[in-house]
Amino acid sequence: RPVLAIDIGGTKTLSALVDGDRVVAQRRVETAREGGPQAWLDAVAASIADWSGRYAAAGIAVTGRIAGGRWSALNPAILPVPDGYPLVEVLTERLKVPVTAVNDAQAAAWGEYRFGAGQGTDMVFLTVSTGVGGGFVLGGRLLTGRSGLAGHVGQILTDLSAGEQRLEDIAAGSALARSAAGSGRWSGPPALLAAARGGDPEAEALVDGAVRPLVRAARTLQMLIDPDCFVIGGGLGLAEGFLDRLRRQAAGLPPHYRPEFRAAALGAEAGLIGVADLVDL
Ligand code: BMX
Repeated sequence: RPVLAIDIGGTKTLSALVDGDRVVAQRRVETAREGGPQAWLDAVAASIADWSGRYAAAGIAVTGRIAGGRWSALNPAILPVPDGYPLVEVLTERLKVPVTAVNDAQAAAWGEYRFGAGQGTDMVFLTVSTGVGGGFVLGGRLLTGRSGLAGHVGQILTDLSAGEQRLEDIAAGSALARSAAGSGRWSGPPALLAAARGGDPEAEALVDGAVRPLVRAARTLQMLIDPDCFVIGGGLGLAEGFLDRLRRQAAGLPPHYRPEFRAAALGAEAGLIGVADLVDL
């Protein structure tokens, strides 16, 4: 029987029945930001009510930190998760099957390592999404760390003239949405990216405001752990032209510092497939 996989992000929540590396059915609901965990889980449950009995175990990947089955936000601006929400306990009670929980980017890292663009490598997964998330698979092992923090690249502090900010304050989808709105010229990140592809100088400068700090972070990670590759996912990370910009920005680095960027082969399903596979471990 397939595994029920759920992926709660800052913008959308995906649910799927996953069989190995195959998503056999998928549903999507918006994550109602201010609703809180109960409302988020209610929306999921309603959208998959007809799947009951089709799975014997569940895995849930979430934006935020998981430790001992409890869920907390690191950056409530991405999603305001209350501190220490007993996610595994609540979901086990609701679904009546064993539940495994992990951070969304860690789950996607594992999916890409097992079945996607990072197979057989030491890899860093980076999602450029509502926030910036990350996951490390080194020596065939997914790192979660002492308290679930491992890989939280979006929380790295950048020291820029504007003041110290988290990487994801300047380099994520929500930052580009603010840039687009602030310019008054573009409706959102997709339009801004399209204009940058077309060579509009203002659009290029705004997009590079996200690309540059991401490449700097990747360069730092290359120095620290020297991975074989960086697998890039997320709505913005996988948007047309974004990866090319990362590569172009990195091209000036000396070869041994230069991160190798690859597109997530599993696309938006990396977290679902990864967390489903973690259930079986
Ligand atoms: C934030 C953090 C990470 C998450 C990343 C990407 C919260 C709520 N989330 O850095 O745990 O992996 O965003 O999340 O603190 P996404 O929702 O953008 O996919």
